[in-house]
Amino acid sequence: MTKPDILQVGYYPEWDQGPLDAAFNMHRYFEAGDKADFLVEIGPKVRGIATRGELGTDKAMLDACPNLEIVSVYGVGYDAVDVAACAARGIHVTNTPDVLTNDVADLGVAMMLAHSRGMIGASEWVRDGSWAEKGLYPLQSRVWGKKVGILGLGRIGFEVAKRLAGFDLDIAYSDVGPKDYARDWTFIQDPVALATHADFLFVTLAASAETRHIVSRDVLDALGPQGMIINISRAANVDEEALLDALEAGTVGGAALDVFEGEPALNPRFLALDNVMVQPHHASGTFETRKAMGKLVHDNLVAHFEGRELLTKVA
Ligand code: 8YV
Repeated sequence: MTKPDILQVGYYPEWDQGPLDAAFNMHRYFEAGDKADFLVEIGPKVRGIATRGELGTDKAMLDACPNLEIVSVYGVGYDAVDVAACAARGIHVTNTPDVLTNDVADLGVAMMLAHSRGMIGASEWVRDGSWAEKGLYPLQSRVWGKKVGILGLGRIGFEVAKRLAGFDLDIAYSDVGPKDYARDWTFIQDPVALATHADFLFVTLAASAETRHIVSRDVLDALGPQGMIINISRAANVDEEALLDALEAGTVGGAALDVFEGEPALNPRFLALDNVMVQPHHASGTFETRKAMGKLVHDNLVAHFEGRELLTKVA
């Protein structure tokens, strides 16, 4: 049987690349010098696209592939794929839910703890000799016993809440409606009211046109100068200009961010701020989880081309 042709949008580790290369003719878009020429050349034979959550697909790619049948996304978020356009053309879309939930929640909670307790600065304090020279590290803010607001109590938000219950945090959440699996936690639907209530505001919403800038200037004002925002979802869920203004003015106390508009480039204003912890969009970045994600990308493609049911279908 001839191997189906797949357009590969971004890099995968070797343990994923090997099985993909064995099953398919992988065409590495990210290595192509002239992307437009590359699409003209291979687009007509492409039957599948393998991409990553943050890379998605663009219109030029979809238009260049008239025989496309499936887009397999390495990531739970598929906001960078035009799912409606794919569905209209009968193109399937798959993602990698569940396997990354716990790691993403772990990183979010770790960022909250590390940033609240100033651990990155404290490590530097030891390394640069300040401890010996200047003495005690400046006092930091307590975590346990405070109030957390979770914006989006889906799979990841739920795991964040479960972890934080162990820190005796008072937990409130916002979602389209109260969840029956969250009876111990307070439902506060309005994001401004949630932020008013919270010392820590977690953003764990799947991004869509409806959630764009849901963390608005008003939400940030409500969070206030003692408040911290933790974003482990997508940058588009937060009005980044408003966040930068608030962090610079001190009207929001701090931010721990794994995602940025235009990443991996980020607004240099972030780097001038010491009330921000920045991470390189690696909440799912453990060997174990990334291997499970890569396997799902591969297995969904194989299932499709063998005419079997897709494992984790979005559309
Ligand atoms: C990325 C993600 O796909 O799951 C998501 O939605 O954004 C991530 O897991 C990951 O960084 C791989 O590129």
